[in-house]
Amino acid sequence: MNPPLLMPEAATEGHRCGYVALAGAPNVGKSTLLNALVGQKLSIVTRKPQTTRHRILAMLTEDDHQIIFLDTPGIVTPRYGLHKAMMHAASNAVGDADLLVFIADASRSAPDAAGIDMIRDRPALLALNKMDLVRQPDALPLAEAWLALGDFDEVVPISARKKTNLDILLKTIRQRLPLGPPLYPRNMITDRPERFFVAEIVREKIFNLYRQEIPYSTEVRIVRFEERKNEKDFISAEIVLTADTQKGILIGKKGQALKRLGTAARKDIEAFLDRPVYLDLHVKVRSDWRNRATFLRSFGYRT
Ligand SMILES: Nc1nc2c(ncn2[C@@H]2O[C@H](COP(=O)(O)OP(=O)(O)OP(=O)(O)O)[C@@H](O)[C@H]2O)c(=O)[nH]1
Ligand SMILES: [Mg+2]
Repeated sequence: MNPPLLMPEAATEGHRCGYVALAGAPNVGKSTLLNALVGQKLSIVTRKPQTTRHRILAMLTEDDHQIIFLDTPGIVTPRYGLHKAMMHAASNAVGDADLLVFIADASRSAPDAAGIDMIRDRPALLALNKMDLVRQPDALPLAEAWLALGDFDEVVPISARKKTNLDILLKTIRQRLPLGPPLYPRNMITDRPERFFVAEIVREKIFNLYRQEIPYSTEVRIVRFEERKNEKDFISAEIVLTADTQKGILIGKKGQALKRLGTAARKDIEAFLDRPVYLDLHVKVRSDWRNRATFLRSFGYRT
């Protein structure tokens, strides 16, 4: 006999499920928190602001609940079509969420209120992150300043990096999820395909290895991803820049810089996919890709 298509009601009774958006200013630790909460590095993390450009879904499934986290780009004033697409991704995620976790940097002296308007009239928690950098009493005035700005249900001091108080944050989130059956299969951890994460890993290495405008002028596209029998997977990625001068910097003397980028990216891609790969990198210049709808759409942005 075929198994029933729907789970019997009894199995879903008391089960909670909902979308939880992680939002806030750039560089406050949204992606670090997402990775720590789901126990796997899905979203790229760098020391530089504006790292995340897309909305990324990650599911945390337990017996009695499923939390669907949405990582979002940090809120910026748009200067390019790219920024507009990033803010579109952030506001869409916030709009779709059952609960918002607004993340703030506890080591800042005053609130960076960018994006606070997003939480108006929405159920929201404040996660005061990077508590490992400050003494608890020193963070109190900042917490109060945040509470004066936004109508948060709770303030939870955490350190995403040290994984401190994440159990309390999870419990606080769980209590606020709507009742309902799981929306995604129990073993699913993200809605993005492998090639998305592979491109993101290359972008992360570019953020780490190059300075000034290079990371912000770069997009990475996977042009070929071939699983081969008895041979390493073949991955060909195109790195798109906005100027010829950047091409020289990215490639470096005798190709040294590009080689270093390729090695660093390949190592992390292999760790992520858990298999060896051959990574082939190409560099292209498309002067105005950040403002061209056709390019942005080809990179997966909604314009
Ligand atoms: N000390 C400390 N550093 C942290 C913590 N959480 C994140 N960071 C660091 O803060 C920097 C930014 O972290 P991300 O997770 O990329 O921040 P984000 O909010 O996703 O940034 P965007 O995607 O650019 O908006 C990185 O260098 C992290 O290692 C924390 O709890 N403590
Ligand atoms: Mg991020």
